[in-house]
Amino acid sequence: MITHKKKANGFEYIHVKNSVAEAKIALQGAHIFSYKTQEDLLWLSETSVFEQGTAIRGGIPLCWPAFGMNNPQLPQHGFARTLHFTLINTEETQDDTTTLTLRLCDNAQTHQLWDYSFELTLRITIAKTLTLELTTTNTDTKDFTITQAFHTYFAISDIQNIHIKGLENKPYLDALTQKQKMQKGTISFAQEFDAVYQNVDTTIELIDTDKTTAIQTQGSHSCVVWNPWIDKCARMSAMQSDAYRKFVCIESANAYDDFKILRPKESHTLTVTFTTL
Ligand code: TA6
Repeated sequence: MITHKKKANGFEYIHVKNSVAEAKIALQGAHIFSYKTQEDLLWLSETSVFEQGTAIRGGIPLCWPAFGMNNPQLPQHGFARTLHFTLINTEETQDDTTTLTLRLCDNAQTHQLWDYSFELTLRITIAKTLTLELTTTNTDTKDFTITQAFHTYFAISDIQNIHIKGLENKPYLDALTQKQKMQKGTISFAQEFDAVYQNVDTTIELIDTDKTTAIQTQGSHSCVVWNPWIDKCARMSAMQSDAYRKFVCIESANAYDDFKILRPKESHTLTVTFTTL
């Protein structure tokens, strides 16, 4: 079942429900802000706003055509997450798989920010697993460079109960000190953490007390792991003071050195699949 809904202020989203999963996707930013099978995969801030032009806090924000401040001419994490996407296709196969395709093309507003012609398409497959395929096509007559990420906020029992496997021995940029480091062992949390891993080439596992989530990607060799901890959480918009305890971001990306240059007519797809084990 696919239902088009609006919040009281007119904010549009799509509600999907099939025999195995339920999801909510805002047209703004093609932003998945809820996905659950037995339980919620994604964290959504209780104080997030749903307003035109303001990124939802939680779920899976799309960072595009830049990650972070990789392009200093653009807003942090680019502009896709605050622009309206068009639903261009829906598919319901059997009773356990629903696929939505949403698209953003260049317009006068995007040319003001980033003077290139493009097509950005997100295909979302909602089933026992959740798959996102973000395809950038260069419809311009000149090359352009992008960095991007699925800025996924995972719901967790508590930040001190979890650890992350799959990034051992990978090089990373410590975004807090701007120092290059090497990951020793699995990742656990006892303070603010903001790291951009490179040479990522394997399944990453988020291990919580009662569940493990596998994160598999294609078209990506970088991954960002972030938790704001107490002080940064207190400074951030749409975050309650203890919110840092209830989420971790593991962001499948093409970030920093993993940038992509697209020639005219070329495409690149960043794919991620989440499986709850
Ligand atoms: O991906 C980590 C990060 O770059 C953090 O440094 C923090 O700024 C976070 O993204 C959230 O950024 P936002 O612009 O969504 O508030």
